[in-house]
Amino acid sequence: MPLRPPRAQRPSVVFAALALTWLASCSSAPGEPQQAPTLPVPPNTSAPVLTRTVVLSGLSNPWDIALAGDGALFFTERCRGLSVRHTDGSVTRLFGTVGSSLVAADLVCQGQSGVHGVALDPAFATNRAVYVFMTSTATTPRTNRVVRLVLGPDLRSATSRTDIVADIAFKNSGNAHGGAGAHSGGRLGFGPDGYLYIATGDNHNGTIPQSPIVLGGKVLRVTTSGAAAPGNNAPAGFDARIYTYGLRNVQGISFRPGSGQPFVAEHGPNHSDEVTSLVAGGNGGWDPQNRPSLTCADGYCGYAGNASTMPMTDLTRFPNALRPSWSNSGSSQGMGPLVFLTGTAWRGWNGRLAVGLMAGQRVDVLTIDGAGVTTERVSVDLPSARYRALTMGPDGSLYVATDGGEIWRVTPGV
Ligand SMILES: [Ca+2]
Repeated sequence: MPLRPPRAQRPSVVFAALALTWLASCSSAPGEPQQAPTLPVPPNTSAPVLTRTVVLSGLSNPWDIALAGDGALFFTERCRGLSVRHTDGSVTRLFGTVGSSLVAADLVCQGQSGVHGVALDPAFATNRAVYVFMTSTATTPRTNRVVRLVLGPDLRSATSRTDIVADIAFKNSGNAHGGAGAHSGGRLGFGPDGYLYIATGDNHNGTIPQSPIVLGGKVLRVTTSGAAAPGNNAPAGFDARIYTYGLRNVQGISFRPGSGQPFVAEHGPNHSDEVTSLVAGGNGGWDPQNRPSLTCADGYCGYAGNASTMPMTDLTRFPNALRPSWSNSGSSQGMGPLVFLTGTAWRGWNGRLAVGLMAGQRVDVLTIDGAGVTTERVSVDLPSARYRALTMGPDGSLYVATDGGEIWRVTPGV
């Protein structure tokens, strides 16, 4: 049954509140650069009518989705691995635990970690290459890594595993802030530039986000062989695979239609989930290590203080840090996936950014202006759920994975 989002009042109310918040945030402290105010765009009144179909159910912690051009739907389950739902509806387990076409004996499922992101090669139609983010025991200490697989012509087998990035930071043991496996990041995405973007997490470690060499709290940008992509612009002394740093736990990445600009979503601690537009060599401004005024358990201050004393974007320490396009400044609601909605069927939402929230149990649609400022937020009329993955399909529908074990197809219409 079609689900009709509220059109008349709710967006306007949210918009007005946001506009006031945003305008208030524009006042600069003495000595700071002044930003020219930009008039917010009018509230969107042409939202699509959505039809939701359950495509798969009974899954075990589905984590990510990728679709081939013919509609074959690839999905990961955190403790099982990679599978594909063929266009005839049958499902093949391709990679992961016993029962998969290709077994990964080194696969770790612990805490938040296991098998996370999946991305299809830009030339998938001809080379059938797939990339998966996973935690592995292949080295000591254990690491997160990105593996490249090649599928058979019928997409029912996987072979030729190559670990293209094998040294992404993993939280190997628990500490005062949580168990092993926390904050691995894990989303993958190919940009329109043909390079693979890899989102990583801070592992509850105070020094990792600003570290020039440890690949956590970063977005990496690599070739399909895992080599540093040209143009990463990492500062001197940094690992050349680093595209941006100073990030917390990046679990969403998408590329703005037209410009190709990458946007990421990060969980905040107990405040400030952030959506940020990335720039090569940029610093997201997250630095949760001890400082003269603050000493924290296990050297991690990520949960100390508030948005002022331990900000997700520390403009005092890093005046040139990337400003977020949107922040849940009051509270973290577990922001994870995000994707730009594309296609005229999305009506007024075409080109806008859908963001999934886990604790918040909803999907929001953000309007981001040309300067990267969010001018409107509306909540989508979908059931309450912990939204784990959002992916656009070749049919123009939005595909959704929930922690409840389902994958949905959400189709826009009038
Ligand atoms: Ca930030």
